[in-house]
Amino acid sequence: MTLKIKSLNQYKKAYKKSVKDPEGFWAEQAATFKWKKKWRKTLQWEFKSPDVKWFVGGKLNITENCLDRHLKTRGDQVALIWEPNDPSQAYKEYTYKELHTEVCRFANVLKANNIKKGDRVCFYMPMVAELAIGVLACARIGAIHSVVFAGFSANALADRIKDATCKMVICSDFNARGAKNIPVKAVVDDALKMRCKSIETVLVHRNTGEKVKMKKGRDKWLHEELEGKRKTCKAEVMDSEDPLFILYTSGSTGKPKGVVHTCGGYMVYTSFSFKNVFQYEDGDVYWCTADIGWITGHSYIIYGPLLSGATTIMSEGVPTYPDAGRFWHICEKHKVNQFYTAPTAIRALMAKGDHWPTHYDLNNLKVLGTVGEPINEEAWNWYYDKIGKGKTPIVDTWWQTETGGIMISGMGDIHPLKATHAGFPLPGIQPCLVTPDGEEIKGNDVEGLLCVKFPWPSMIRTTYGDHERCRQVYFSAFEDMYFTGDGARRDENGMYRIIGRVDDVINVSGHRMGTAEVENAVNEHSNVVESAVVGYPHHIKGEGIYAYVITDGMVKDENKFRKEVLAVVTKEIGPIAKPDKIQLVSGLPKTRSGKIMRRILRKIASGDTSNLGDISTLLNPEVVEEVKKGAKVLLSNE
Ligand code: 7RM
Repeated sequence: MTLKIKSLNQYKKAYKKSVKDPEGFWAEQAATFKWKKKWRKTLQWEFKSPDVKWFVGGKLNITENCLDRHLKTRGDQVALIWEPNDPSQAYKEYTYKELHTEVCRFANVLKANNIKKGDRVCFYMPMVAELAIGVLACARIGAIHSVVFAGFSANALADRIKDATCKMVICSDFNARGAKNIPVKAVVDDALKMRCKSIETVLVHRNTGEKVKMKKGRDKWLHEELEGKRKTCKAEVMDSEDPLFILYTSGSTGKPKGVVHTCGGYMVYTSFSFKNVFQYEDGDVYWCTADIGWITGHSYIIYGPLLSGATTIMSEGVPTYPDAGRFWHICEKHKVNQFYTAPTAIRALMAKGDHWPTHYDLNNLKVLGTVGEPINEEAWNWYYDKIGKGKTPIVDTWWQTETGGIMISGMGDIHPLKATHAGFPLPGIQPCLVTPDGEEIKGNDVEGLLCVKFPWPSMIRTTYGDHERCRQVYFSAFEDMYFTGDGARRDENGMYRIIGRVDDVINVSGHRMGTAEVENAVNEHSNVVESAVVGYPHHIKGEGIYAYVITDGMVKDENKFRKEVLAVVTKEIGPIAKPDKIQLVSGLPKTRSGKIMRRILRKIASGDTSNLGDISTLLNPEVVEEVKKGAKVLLSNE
């Protein structure tokens, strides 16, 4: 059994050991899994290139650890509960045995369609059970999955398919989400018109059953392909360091990059962190509300829970459909013990009134989790009081797509709780704060840039097809450290509080977005000459998107223009990237070398124009007054 920490003392001991002897610590954890061949070296690393390898020479298949390993001991236990968007529709359950069978059948479909070890398979699917099954089916045969959130546009999907040269796309016909019905297959068709030459097959899962166009020779129905497929499938032998999946994430520059995670380390760390952070016990029912299109869904709906033999829920719907009691209804219905969601959902539900949770029995909750963005004190308190009834610990879990698993967090009720503080690093994680010059800031009650100075098993290995970018973005800012892009405080007791991104990445409803990415999209409008996008405080989303736009002077109807910009952004990226505010300006404050002064723009967008610092050295200080005035008008009509 993987180490399960049950007290503060035990945590302290484990943490100490993990720093003194990281290899010994992780070798012990890894030994609790099923390996086809044992590793010969636990860790080999240097951060310069970077080159990090865990469990070197080890052979395994992660799905044998998620599924086969449990068949004897818990074959009839429910592994996965799928809860539909429409509460009047029946939910589905898969025992470990059933899930094993479904994964094998799906894997045999992949094989029959020419998918081999190392091939990339793209998923563009709503939250249906077939998504989880398909992802595991890839892992079964060593294909690399690349899940693209189904809210992204055809353009964004095409970019990701091309970057990873995927051989197959797996999608659904339509996606019922809330009161909407989204034509998923049609988006895939549009994407594939954009020179996605690597795609040989499109597998379509029949979801809503509405009619879709099927291209002969390319498009196939999943249910037809599954007919007569064998219920077993040999698990491919994978090296510890073979890629398991690619997941695209936004950075401060350029297009989203494909973060690559590998089999061995990711397996060990997601399971270890899941068990400890959520204090999962046999028989518990765990629910994470994330979408599998994001890392949280990968690590803490699929892999972490299944590796740990847990019962994991995946839900298709949204928090407010059919009403704001939906989450709590599901918690009551399935007697949820651990519940994991995002601050933006908490704020949205909080805004609907305190009575919603009171209609449901939430007494089974043992741990509440939050992830994705800093949680404000008001939302934390509401979560603690109204959902946890003042007695359920909250784990505020800080981590990233790149870290693969939770890095800084409480573990059930083991640590003291402090609103807005993620808390302490998990065993094996060595965070530190540094100055902009790369000087480590020691001691407590300090603030700085958050880095990690020692490798951990589930860390990013490379960015797909561009290793140099990985080095440059994460390992070049500070010597021998992984730079997170976040700023943080360490309080007088050593607890970490994440302040937020210090780069040009914004966090909108827990979705990571590069300001440059949004700017590029805005600039696609024919009347836009230049734009600058910043985040600004938003009461529900955490951060909203504020776009300053210089036009060519030909815009007659500003409101029509704004609508067109939103349409362009929706087409380029997806609706989640739509600016909340668009301000037309005649110029943008720039330095003499022509760099946009985002600091000033951020401040203005936040409604704070009190102290903009010295603007006299700007190339165009006169523009600041105009920008301030326009922002005041725009922000006053909230
Ligand atoms: C898991 C995930 C990563 C960024 C990260 C932070 C922010 C995530 C927290 C948080 C404060 C938290 N991956 N972030 N968790 N900020 N407290 N508990 O969200 O790659 O999509 O985003 O999200 O800025 O760098 S992610």
